[in-house]
Amino acid sequence: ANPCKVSLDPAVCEMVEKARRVKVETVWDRYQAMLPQCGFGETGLCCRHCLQGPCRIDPFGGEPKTGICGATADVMVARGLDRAIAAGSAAHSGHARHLAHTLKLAAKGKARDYTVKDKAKLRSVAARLGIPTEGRSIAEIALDVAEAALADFHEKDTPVMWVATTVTKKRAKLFAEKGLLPKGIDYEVADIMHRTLYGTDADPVNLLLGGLRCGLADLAGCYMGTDLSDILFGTPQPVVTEANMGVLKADAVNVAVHGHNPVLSDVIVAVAKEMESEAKAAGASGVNVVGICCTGNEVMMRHGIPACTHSVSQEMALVTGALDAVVVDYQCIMPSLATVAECMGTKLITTMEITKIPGAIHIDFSEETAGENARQIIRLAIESFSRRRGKPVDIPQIKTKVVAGFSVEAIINALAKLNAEDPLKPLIDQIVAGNIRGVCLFAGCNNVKVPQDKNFTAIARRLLKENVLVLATGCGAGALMRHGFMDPANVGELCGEGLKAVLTAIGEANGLGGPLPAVLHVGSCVDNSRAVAVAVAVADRLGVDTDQLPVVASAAEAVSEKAISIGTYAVAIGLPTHVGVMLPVVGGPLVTKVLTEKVKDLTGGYFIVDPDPESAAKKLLAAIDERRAALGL
Ligand code: BF8
Ligand code: SF4
Repeated sequence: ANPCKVSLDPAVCEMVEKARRVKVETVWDRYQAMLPQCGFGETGLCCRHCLQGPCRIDPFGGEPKTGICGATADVMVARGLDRAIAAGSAAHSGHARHLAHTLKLAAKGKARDYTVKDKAKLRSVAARLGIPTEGRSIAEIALDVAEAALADFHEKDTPVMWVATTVTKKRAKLFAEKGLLPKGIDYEVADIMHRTLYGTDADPVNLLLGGLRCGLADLAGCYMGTDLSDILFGTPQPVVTEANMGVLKADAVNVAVHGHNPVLSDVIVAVAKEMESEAKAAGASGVNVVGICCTGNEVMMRHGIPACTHSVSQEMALVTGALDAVVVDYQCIMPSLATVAECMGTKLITTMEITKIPGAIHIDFSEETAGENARQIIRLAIESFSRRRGKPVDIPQIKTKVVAGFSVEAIINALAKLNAEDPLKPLIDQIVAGNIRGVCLFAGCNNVKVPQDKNFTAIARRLLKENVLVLATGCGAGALMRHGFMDPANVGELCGEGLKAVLTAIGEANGLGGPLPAVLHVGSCVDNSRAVAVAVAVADRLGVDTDQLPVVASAAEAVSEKAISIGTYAVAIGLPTHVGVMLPVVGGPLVTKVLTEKVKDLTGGYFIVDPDPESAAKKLLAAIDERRAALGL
């Protein structure tokens, strides 16, 4: 390995070296140039919500103590946090709305590249929503589910169904009583924009309650995203694949799919297979599709497509010089990719109306013409390969084995091999027996402020040794997979005895001849909903609520506003939720206290903000033990 300061991933370090050599500017260079970052912004004490600003409040308690309009520090940080939650919610639900439109077109037979792949999932989602399924065609049910999804965006007679029907009954009741049940997803996002407008909500606690409700609208967006993706593209089942830049092949047409929505990437994967012969005619060994970020997770979970890299190191995938095309949809795509792509001879291809990048080629992707669009994209990649052919590339020879694909359905199937009647019982028995001390969900991004993967790997190592069952999504899953946490061969080294025995028993009962991986990959960031579904199923089976379970979450290297909205719904369903980077709220003492303590009285969950992985792990373990004790375990 080749240690460097910016990342724990040796492949990334190798490419950072190369970037320096070939004078490609990286995210870490720009971060250095940005230092020192503004202390007002860091603490959340900067406001630009009206044209009298910008206003700044002294973080040390000196003057000025309010903005020009009189907004206090707590109001300022609460408004800022609310807007971040609204942005995250808008993004996840925008992704879900896109899928709802796709499902609707598919149901009407207007998008021939899409069908209902998982009819059982369609029926179970319909049943959950109270949509009749008996004696009805798949197209009819699909249309109703798509309409129900679209209806959840606006205010109507019922609350947001993707919250009301996805949390425990007790929690749905609590949310209703406390005014936390979202009325409509878009309604809540708009409500945040309204109440954070100049001269509107000036009560920090009231602002935070609005934020909590909008965070629950984000749960709806995520859950809907997962449901509709599974219906359209299939519910993930365990797959064996690989991760890290070593999955690139010098002699193949290398195409990276980057962004989030399988509406694009799933079709690219299918078309790439059909176009193998075209690639071979151009002198390539084939088309090698690899993933970056969450769309990478989507196609890994469903098709075993290998992951190239994640989040903060996305530029490094291009620095290899081996990528012929990077195809992006939306979210988490660094604008800098255009510059790196130009330097490295990679074609950057944008596809969505809301995500255009100067310097990229734009192909207007639409569901009606998806297959044709995808063929055009692969053809561009083949052209790009022809130009690259025979030239040297620098592919770090580093990759890890990954077993992924742990949807809730897959987890239940695996457990059913131990107890077909009552699949959750073996899991609960092991939690009671202490072989599983608790469960931790790792989610969110890699932040340039943290040496890449450092927090994720340090906390996961510690928790696994303490027999905590670990689930992971998004770039958190990416971090853990690139360090071997999803290779079953490493269970012995990583896990405590109790956990090792459980993973082995489940693995062997499923004919794997060994354990499940130490970390279960449950999917992309919208798939944090799958972790919620597991928690809700276990709580229902035990007759308790989700805030009583020994379940915690950690966004150890969070970046995106989406990570903030996810953290918010994790707290809303009652989870102690760790964030490993500073949140821009610390300038507001009341807000900080509410988020890290007081909210517990309302939802049972709370934020733990701690940049130190060792002490964060201790706090997460303490939270797990507190809950075990309360359950009498
Ligand atoms: O939605 S973990 S960097 S890719 S925001 Fe983005 Fe963060 Fe990755 Fe996925 Ni999620
Ligand atoms: Fe300043 Fe108030 Fe305007 Fe914000 S809303 S910029 S604090 S005057």
